[in-house]
Amino acid sequence: MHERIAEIIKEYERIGITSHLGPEADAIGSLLAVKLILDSLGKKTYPVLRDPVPDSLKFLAGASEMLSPIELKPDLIDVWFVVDCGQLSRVGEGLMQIIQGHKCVVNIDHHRGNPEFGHVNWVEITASTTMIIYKLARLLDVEVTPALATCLYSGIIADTDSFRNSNTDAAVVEMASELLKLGANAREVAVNLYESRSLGESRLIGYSLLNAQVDDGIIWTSLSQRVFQDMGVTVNDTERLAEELRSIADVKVALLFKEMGNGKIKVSLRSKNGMDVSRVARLFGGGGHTQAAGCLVWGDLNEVESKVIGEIRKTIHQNERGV
Ligand SMILES: [Mn+2]
Repeated sequence: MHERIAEIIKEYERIGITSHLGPEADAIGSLLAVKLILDSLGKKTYPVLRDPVPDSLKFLAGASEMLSPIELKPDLIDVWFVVDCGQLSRVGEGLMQIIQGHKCVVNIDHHRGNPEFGHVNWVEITASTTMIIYKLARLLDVEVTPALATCLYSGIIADTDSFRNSNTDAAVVEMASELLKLGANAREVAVNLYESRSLGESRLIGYSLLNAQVDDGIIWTSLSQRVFQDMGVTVNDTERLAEELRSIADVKVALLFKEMGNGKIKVSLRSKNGMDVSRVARLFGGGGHTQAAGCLVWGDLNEVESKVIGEIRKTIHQNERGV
């Protein structure tokens, strides 16, 4: 299977690379790492994302070359690489239509339950997708430059939440260590990922903590369009808000409800003690990992709030009964 990916890379010249909506550091780190690897092999690469690169990730090499789907001529592409997507629909409607009908799709991902939507699939339950991309670089015998190592390391830091999530194991720490030896810039990653919060987002954290409701180990905050307007911030200013809520003592599950303004509510779910919130996210058409998941739900804030919290309560009680 891995050898087939090497053959495909040899065979084709023009390679599209994409990842999921609302891209974070594992998505963008993986995408740009694949780009750097293929660039070094002399391939023509087309990095494309439906959503913009968040400011906090613009420091990664190649981020400024990211295309939006409208800038892309799809018939240019010989093969698509889809990275860090548990399902193909995660790339967004337009790109999904293009990729679905394509003759050659390579799916590289670490999400449990990935349906192997590619013609070739490298799906492995690693802590981050960038861990798989590192193996790909090794397989292809590509030099891992400091820029490439920094992309890969960013994915590890983000998806383990700085070695705090339950996916932190010897393998991921060893790989991080190797990447640091190869020149990954740990401090640059830390500053960009964790110490570059906008003033707007910082104030939003204040608002969220002041207005959070707490009950039975569940903490939640809802952000209406009105709140975003009044505070002069956007939904993009909420990247780490859910983690802030989870960091409070005795919280089992933290939930953030954001009114997106198109009749949809974005729900971010975080758990602390190994409870699987991705199961609840999937009930509402979303997905993710055990401790960090999300979904987009039609409805108004109150309605979505009570539905999701209802399911979370059920899950907590099931866990406590040991079901
Ligand atoms: Mn990931």
